[in-house]
Amino acid sequence: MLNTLSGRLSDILKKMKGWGSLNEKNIREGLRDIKLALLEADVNYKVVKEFIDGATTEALGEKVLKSVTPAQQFTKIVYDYLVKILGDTTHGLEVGSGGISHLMLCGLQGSGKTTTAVKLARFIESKHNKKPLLVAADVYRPAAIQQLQLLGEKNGIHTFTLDKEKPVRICKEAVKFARENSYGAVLVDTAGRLEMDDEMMRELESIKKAVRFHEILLVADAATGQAAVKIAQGFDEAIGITGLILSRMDSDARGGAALSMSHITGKHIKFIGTGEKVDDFEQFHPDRIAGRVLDMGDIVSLVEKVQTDFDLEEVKKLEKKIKKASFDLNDFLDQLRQLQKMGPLENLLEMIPGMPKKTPVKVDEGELKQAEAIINSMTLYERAHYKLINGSRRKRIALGSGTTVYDVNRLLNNFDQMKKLMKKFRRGGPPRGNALSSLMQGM
Ligand SMILES: Nc1nc2c(ncn2[C@@H]2O[C@H](COP(=O)(O)OP(=O)(O)OP(=O)(O)O)[C@@H](O)[C@H]2O)c(=O)[nH]1
Ligand SMILES: [Mg+2]
Repeated sequence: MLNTLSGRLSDILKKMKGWGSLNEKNIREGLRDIKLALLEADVNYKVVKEFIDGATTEALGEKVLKSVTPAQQFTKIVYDYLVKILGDTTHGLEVGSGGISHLMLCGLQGSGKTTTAVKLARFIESKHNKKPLLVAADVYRPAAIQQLQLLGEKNGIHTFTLDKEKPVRICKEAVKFARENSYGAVLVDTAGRLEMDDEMMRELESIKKAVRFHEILLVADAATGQAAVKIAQGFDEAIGITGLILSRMDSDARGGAALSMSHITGKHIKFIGTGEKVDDFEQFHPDRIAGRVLDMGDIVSLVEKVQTDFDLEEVKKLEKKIKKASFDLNDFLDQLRQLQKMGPLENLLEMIPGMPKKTPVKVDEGELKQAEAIINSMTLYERAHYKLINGSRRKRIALGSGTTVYDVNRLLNNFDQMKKLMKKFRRGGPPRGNALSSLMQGM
């Protein structure tokens, strides 16, 4: 996410740290580089100007120049301004108090409304504990209804449809259906157009009048940069939106939309889409995003992700095993399975401070699968006593898993290193989130 910008900004800050002392001249130089990086990422010039003007005044103040750690002070200023333009604080979803929550998603064609509707439905189900109902109100594009139905079905979410009816009627009936069938949230997926046109706005307006919505969320494609900001303004003027969802934040192109959006429109970014899969969806936390962009890492998000996706009981058991030094290849296999459940490793690694952004570490999911196959080919006894796996056993395991002895050796070596790492943790007391980080360092 925002890899190019992130790479540029963290390089600039690193360079400044290397200068040792900061003076007016090199602070101005650093800020000029930051300004260029922001403009190149397609951040709106007004936002850039405000950012740079504010940061310059503050950075040239006594606090930085006289500080014992000027580079850190400077980084903190840049971080604070970044958080500010991203919208300051996290703004949660408005779901009303009790009763059924009504939400509508709108946006241009292909911006990601349908995918986002399903992502958001899953979010509401797990975080707000409300049973979601998807509503297919795109009656224009052939196969639009089936697309929503199919995606919903895959995720165990029902889609409300009505044949040969107008969107307003569909929405009214869906709300009734939700009430009669104890749903907790109604999410309307609307039709998109190539451009903002009056007809689309009129239709959205009439849906808006027919249902009392808690949220009218605009889904905008982050990869379109400044265009996305204009679209958000247009929609807000025409129908009044309550918040923004930026899709395609995984694409690096012109990610500056995220940095201008909230500041220019005055609406908060509530979620971001980071991929095509339903799990590629996050609540938007300005402080965490700023931390990630400046490569200060996003430990909070990482720990949170690990907590939701890892079985907490399993983690506790694992910690006990680490303490007792009884962690064996069976446990390792369990950990691999959990990791696979958590989705693309690159997304996780990106949250770790210091991970190179320019040459992203590619963690081969195939390698995880291979490790699983190798361990599966071991006997239970071997898994518990890995040091006893000699040459002939290694050959048998390689054959059984369709790999080579070299692959088996590598896995056992990695595991051995991991055990050593765990020993260190035991002595020094494990850091938080240890299960994941130790595993990754061991891989
Ligand atoms: N990489 C990436 N792709 C996304 C994301 N969100 C949606 N997509 C993809 O974008 C394409 C269009 O998404 P849809 O959800 O169908 O968009 P839509 O706004 O409903 O499109 P229309 O109904 O035709 O207006 C699909 O191929 C999605 O898989 C995202 O966050 N990242
Ligand atoms: Mg759609």
